Amino acid sequence: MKFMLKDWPDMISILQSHFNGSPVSRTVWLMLILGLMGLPSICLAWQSDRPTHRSPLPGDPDFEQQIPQVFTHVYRIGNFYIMGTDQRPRETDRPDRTGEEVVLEAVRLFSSLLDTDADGQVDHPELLNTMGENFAFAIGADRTLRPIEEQLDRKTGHYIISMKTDIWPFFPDWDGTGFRVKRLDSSMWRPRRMSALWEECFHVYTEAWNRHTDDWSFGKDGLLGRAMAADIEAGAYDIREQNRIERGDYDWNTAVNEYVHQVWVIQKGGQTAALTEPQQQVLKFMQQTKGFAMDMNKDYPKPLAVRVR
Ligand SMILES: [Ca+2]
Repeated sequence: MKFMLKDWPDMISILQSHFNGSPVSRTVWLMLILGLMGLPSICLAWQSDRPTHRSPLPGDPDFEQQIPQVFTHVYRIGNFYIMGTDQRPRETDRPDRTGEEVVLEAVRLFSSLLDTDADGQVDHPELLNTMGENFAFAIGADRTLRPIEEQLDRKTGHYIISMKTDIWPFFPDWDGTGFRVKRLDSSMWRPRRMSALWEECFHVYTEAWNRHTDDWSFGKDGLLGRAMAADIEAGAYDIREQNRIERGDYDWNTAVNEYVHQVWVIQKGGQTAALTEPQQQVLKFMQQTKGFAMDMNKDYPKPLAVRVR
């Protein structure tokens, strides 16, 4: 015998007549039946894989309409969009890693940056709004993303920051620890086997702070820029090598942003003794920025994001 949802009232009257019309209310019967069917646990298991709760923060329907079909996995946190293709990551730990896995980890990393106390609420909706108005995040192969980045920027005014999964490392188990560093003396330095996804998510986040408050300047006059300049002046830090490799295109603001990220990674890895005096100032600046995330969590558990596609 197959019962549909609409048949439940009938089931209740059948059961009530079976028990000689006992005064138990329909609600109690319904609860009993649902409990017996184990529906609550089925529902929970169903939604545990993907963040599907509705976010109270509004999206950006105009931007959403412009997202190309090549992005098969799209999520949003408020008006900030995370878009990924089905392309498998190539520099990774296992051949069966999927594009969707990269997207879901990006969603968790961004969520942990935006909800530092993990209470399921965005800490600074205004910061998120700035992030969503100015940026979007794309995941996929370099050759696929390149034309789309420019096209979306032109059409929507959103600068696209990307995770290039065919050329950059994706190590989903990376948790920001387990490395040693003697000194931070080059823009080229990264911990070995670091996942590039962390860095790209972090860059979007600091770029949002950069537009959110004047203190977060990457220019030569800001605290962060002056710290990097002092290190370079003292011969303690080098950006020339990277500038040579990028044929002179390694601009100052990008360099400062990467320098800030390196300092952040070193504190995350518990290696702050390796930092120079100017780098310590950068660390202190981040720690003193009220609400700034000094941690990221690849296992962030709350449904902060909404699945769009
Ligand atoms: Ca929060």
